[in-house]
Amino acid sequence: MKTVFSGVQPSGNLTIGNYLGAIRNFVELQHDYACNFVVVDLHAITVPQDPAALREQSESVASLYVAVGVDPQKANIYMQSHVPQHAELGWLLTTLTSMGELERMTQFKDKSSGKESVGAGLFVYPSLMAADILLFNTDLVPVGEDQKQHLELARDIAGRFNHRYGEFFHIPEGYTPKVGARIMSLDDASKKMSKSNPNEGSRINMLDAPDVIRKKISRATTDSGKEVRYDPAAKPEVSNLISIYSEFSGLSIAEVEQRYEGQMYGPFKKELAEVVVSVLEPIQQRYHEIRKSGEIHEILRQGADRARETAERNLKLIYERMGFIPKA
Ligand code: AQP
Repeated sequence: MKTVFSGVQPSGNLTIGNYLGAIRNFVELQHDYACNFVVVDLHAITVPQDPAALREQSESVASLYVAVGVDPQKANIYMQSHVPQHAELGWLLTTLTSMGELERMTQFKDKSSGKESVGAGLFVYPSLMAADILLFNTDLVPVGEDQKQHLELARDIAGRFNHRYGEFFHIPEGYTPKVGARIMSLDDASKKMSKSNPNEGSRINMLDAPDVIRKKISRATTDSGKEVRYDPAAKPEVSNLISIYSEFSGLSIAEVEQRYEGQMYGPFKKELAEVVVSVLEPIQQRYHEIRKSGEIHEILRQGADRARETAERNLKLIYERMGFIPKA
């Protein structure tokens, strides 16, 4: 069976960008692949995190995986920090990564721009992400478009390792949905929707109450025109809302345009809010049940135990290839 790896950072409340670009796809993939769906807490600390908030967000992300329909019996759901081989391989692969490669990462440029002090972890984080993927000899990585450059680096590092130490790693492929791979901010369609954006109105969180979703969508930026028409260059904000509508309703972009032909933004936005609420409400209900039951801790323990077994086996082989003396 081929292997899938994907992770989400517990760096805030998950947005519908995280949902459409990544975790919604986990559910389909779990039937055909050996899946590891991880809460990548070691990545979250590449920017400062409040300890209590990190704990809460970590449990929240793991519970959301289950609430959207990931089956813990089929897929390994676990915390990255519970499988220390991630960090170990991260170090090994950092030594195979060049400064130039890391300097070219646009996410590093975005997240560090304008900051007086930037942690070294933020700079080397793509090597840790490569380790996450390669630790399981992953074949397929479901990611949104923003992560494609990091995945490309993981592929390069895998190729470099194979060239230097002999064929070992599979070269992982990305699995990016055609639409929904890049959901933009509600206040500025030139930026992706992001859970760490300080403007709460820029995003819809998966756990936002229905009235909050309605309010955020009604306030979403639109151009001064009237037509509900998909044209990302001329009408980026409206086009982003049409994409969200299409993704949540299952209608094609053309069908959404047709439905609102001759209508103004008001009715379109109102119905968009209802479409989003109708998908998120049952997920939220399941989420609250999972949190109340406390079952997530056992799910995380079992997921980490299974993942650690494979990780230990693979890491031992990697150390050997690199010339380390095996433990007696
Ligand atoms: N706006 C988006 N549209 C589509 N996919 C998205 N993803 C993130 N934002 C969008 C996908 O969600 C997965 C998890 O991402 P992550 O938590 O590892 O970090 P990120 O890509 O940096 O996401 P955020 O929400 O912007 O987090 P912060 O603000 O903490 O940096 C990935 O597969 C990503 O592609």
